[in-house]
Amino acid sequence: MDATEPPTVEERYDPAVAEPRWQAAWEVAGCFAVADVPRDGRPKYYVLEMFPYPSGKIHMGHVRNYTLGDVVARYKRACGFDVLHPMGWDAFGLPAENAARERGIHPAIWTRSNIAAMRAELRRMGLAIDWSREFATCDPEYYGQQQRIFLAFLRAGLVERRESAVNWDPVDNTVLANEQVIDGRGWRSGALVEQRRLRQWFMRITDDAPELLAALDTMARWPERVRLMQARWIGRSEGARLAFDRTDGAVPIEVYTTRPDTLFGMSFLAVSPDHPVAAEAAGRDPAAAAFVAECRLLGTSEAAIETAEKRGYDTGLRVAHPFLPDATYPVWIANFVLMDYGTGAIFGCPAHDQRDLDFARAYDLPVLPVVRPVDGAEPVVGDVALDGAGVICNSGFLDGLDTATAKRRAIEALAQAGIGRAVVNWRLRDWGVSRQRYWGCPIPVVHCPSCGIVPVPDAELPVRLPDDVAFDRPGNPLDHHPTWKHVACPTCGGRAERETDTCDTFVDSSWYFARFASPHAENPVALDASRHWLPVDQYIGGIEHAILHLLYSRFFSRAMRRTGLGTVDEPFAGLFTQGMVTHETYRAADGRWLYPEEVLRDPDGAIERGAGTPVTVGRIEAMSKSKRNTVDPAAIIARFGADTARWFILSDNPPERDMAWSDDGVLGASRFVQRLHRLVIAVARLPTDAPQDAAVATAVRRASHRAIAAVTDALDGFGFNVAVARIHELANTLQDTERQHGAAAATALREAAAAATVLIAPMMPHLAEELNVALHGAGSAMVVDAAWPTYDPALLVDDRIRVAVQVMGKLRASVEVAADADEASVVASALADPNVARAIEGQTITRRIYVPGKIVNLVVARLVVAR
Ligand code: ANZ
Ligand code: ZN
Repeated sequence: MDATEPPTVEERYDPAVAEPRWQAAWEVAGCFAVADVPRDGRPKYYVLEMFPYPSGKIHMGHVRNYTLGDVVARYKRACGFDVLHPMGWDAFGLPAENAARERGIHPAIWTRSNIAAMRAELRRMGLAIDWSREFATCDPEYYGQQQRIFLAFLRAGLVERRESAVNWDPVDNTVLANEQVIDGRGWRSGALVEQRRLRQWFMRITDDAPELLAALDTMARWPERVRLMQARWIGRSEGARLAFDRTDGAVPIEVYTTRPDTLFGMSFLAVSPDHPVAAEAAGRDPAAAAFVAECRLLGTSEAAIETAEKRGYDTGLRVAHPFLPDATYPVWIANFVLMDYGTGAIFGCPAHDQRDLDFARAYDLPVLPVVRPVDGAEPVVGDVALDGAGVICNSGFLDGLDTATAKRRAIEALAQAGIGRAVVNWRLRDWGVSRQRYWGCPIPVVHCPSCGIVPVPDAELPVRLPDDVAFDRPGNPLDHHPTWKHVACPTCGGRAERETDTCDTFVDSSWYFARFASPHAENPVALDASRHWLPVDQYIGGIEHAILHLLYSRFFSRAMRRTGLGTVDEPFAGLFTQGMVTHETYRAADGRWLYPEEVLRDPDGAIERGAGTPVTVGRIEAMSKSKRNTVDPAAIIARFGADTARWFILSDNPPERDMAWSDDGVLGASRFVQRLHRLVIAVARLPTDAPQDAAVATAVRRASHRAIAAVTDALDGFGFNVAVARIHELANTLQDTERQHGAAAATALREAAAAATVLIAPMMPHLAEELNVALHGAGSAMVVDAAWPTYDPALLVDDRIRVAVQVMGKLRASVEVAADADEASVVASALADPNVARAIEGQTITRRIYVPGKIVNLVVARLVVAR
């Protein structure tokens, strides 16, 4: 058989053969390779999905993420853009070290082999990626450039080393960020976190807080939800600082409050367990010391503090009220007061703050309402604080004022008395980047006993990780290494030590998108490449990175621009956050979680395969290893092909929502692939010499242009499920037409099939190529290079409309007429309808009412026969 001949109808489309063949063809043709700098007149488009951590296998979340990005990349390319769509690996981090400790595999080897496996899986998806740009963050070429950035930031004062209280994970032997402490425990180890003071490296992100907040308003193509989450994280609040005099005459205690209007409702003052006043109390009172020690165990994460029971210790000290000459209040140490927010001390007003109320109820402290709610109701406080606005009462000179005015008035009075002032406070903290870990980017400085902190000279970068490390004891292997850290000071030549901390992996992911513009450059980023490609036009990833990763990247971009290493402030012009992939959960009678493939499911229930015992079908939940409700993408792709997986993922739900993975869904997608294939082959085979039916041809052209318009719209707005539905509709129309009219519609069907081929290409790129060969013969230009089809707007306007026909107000029929038909011809069509004719039989029409384009109403009367 001639290779150029289209396959026979009986032949099923075999993705396992076709897909790798097209992947190779695209690769050989270099379809997705782009240059660092503009090479032709095409406008640029940079689409990026959050790069994966090389855990070893891709999961369905990856498949969804990369499918979404790939549709955008291929679609934009078809629309005439020069598209940068790269891929890399977020390759440093703890799991590699855990593998080393648990299984004796070197982190580098573990990571590299995971990357190889995952790369093969991703390639099998048929992604339109410029693989020549691939890198891993553990490549010395990459982390060496990161060290350059670190030193530039250090010179610019954007990085500094200082002592701070840290969350210490005693099992993983590392510092944890506040958000890595969950319910007082390390997020990976689950160990109770301790508080320690350590010298740490910090990125001074708080200096940028105002700008990072203000710029959120300009980010029109970011989800509102993410902008809100970032704004909340940055957390600007307006309030006052004021000093409370101690009755013992010692240094006054300063507090931060956002509610100076409630000062008269005060019933205690509370300081953080880390506050100097707490230390002072602990110094003379062993019970206070014990309480402080106990608090340390809880950790300082907000989540931990939020959920923990409110506890305190009365120091016996007292403070005076700023406006009430005789009133004094107890000073407590309280576990819910954070040291690193505001001043680390608060005045408690239980009636109007929930935490203060919980605390007051626990320790029997007074609760005095001072704000009457706006509805005028008497302020009564049970277990719920009245934290809304209202009118001040029980508050001397503030009485009768609304809360906003009272805040201003209280601050004025404090300022006049010289004990307080208005301040703006930020929730955002500086970013601690030190990790006591091996598998990370070494911080490129040397500690010299005489010169202090000395940057590693440029010529000596990268500071490489040593390969020969031992994981036989806890702690940082870089610290234990016999030789690595011992160096001569670059400045004085004396004996010195390398910094053994490595960077938080969030540093690695804060600039990788910029590196993709010029992945082989001698600088972190070639500036002309950065000017050309950045910002990323469309970034796609999970909502779980809505705060830290995106905020750190925004900070990094600014800092790189300021230090001359970058060109943009905002790295991501457009952001899309996709939903999760979910699946039913299954449990055996003995409580074991079962994988979907271990279960035989029918509509009424499920049994365990093999055993035949009943299985409880649980809720649909995000796929997770712990609940075993995962489906392995590699197995799906091996069985059905990448296009089927892609098509199902796109079809199920709007991409921002969660999608439920189901066998039926995959089977449906697979059947559609085969159906489309059969249809296009049938169309390709229609003889072309038969006379063409003009009316049918017009109907087909209308259907296809309508589909082009709708799919274009849908792809522009991330409405991928809508695009899928429109393509289904078009396929149905073409199939019906092919069956009913065959050769008489051949020309129009071919045209429409060719358009459909381009329309499906972003979503099912392999099938599109195969259909293209069926239509145009082997050796014809590939669909991947085809321009996106345009539509004729005239064909979108319907020239036939349906008009309802009522007889005496009762619907009898609907008739199809020309859109511009006049009343007489519409009525004529109505009368010609058999149902209408029957309804008026033996009667005479006395009135006809026509609402143009909508309805004809006929009023009839019984025929009176003249005598
Ligand atoms: C008195 C008061 C009365 C407060 C009232 C609230 C309601 P934001 O908006 O997040 O800035 N606060 C201040 N520093 C704190 C710390 N280090 N740890 C825990 N809580 C602290 O919140 C500011 C409010 O949180 C402040 O206003 C203070 O309580 C508390 F009816 O002061 B308020
Ligand atoms: Zn020195």
